[in-house]
Amino acid sequence: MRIDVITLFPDFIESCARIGVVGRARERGLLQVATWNPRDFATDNYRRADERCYGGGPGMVMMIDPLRRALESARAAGAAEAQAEAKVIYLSPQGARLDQAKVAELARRDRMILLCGRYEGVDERFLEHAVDEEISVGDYVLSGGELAAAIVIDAVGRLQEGALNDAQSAEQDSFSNGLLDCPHYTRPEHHEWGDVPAVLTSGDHAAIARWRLKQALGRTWLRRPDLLERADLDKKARALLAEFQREHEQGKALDRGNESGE
Ligand code: 4G1
Repeated sequence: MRIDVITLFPDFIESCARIGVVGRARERGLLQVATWNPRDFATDNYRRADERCYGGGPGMVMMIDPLRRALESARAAGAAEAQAEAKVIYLSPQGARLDQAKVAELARRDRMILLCGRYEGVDERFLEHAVDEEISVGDYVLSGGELAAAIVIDAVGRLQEGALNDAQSAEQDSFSNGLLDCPHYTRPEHHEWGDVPAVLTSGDHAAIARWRLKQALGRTWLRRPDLLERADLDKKARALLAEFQREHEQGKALDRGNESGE
């Protein structure tokens, strides 16, 4: 996959795309990331890519023409390698929220062009004419779209065939089944702050898999019930969740007993 990023801060994107799983995917030739700075496509002496807002008020807006030329260059650079025309995605708080299903969809494309806003954002006419879709990473204020683009690159890059080793494989990701992760433990087995659950050192792989799924279900139920509503659980999963819920209720009853007893 090839990802072109239009950004006023190319160094940020490039340093994100150099590290970890994504960096390795690039070294293996599974992923290409290139950046395009609209300032390099400005025509005035100050290399202006932003201007004051019509209608007044504080803040600047990214101008159409430097963006348009940056986009044309990005398109042309990728055109040789790719089959299909790249979709242009604007990272924006007005977009649909990114989730793992969307990440999986994006990961199947062979290229995409990401646009990062700064200041008050991008001239609306550019969005109407040149942008195919808008994606948001969440409901909060950011000072630019670069962090959002880095999230897309990370989430999509690690799904490229061959990017993950067996231990990290995407099927191992709890989220690939729509659930939160189970708890994880490492050495030492016994510690002042607690012991590792005995099942994990039992060597009984079936029991371990069962425990992990039960924990993932239980934690999702406790912390993200909204996710559980969308996950379609099979009979075995529903039984494990019921078991977790029963034990959770018993645990609460015990706590109440302890409180009144002490
Ligand atoms: C109004 C958040 C404005 C922000 C309402 C998630 C946020 C890009 C994202 C803003 C941005 C809310 C994102 C806001 C983002 C122009 C430049 C837009 C930065 C900008 C909730 C500033 N996912 N924000 N405006 O943050 O780009 O992708």
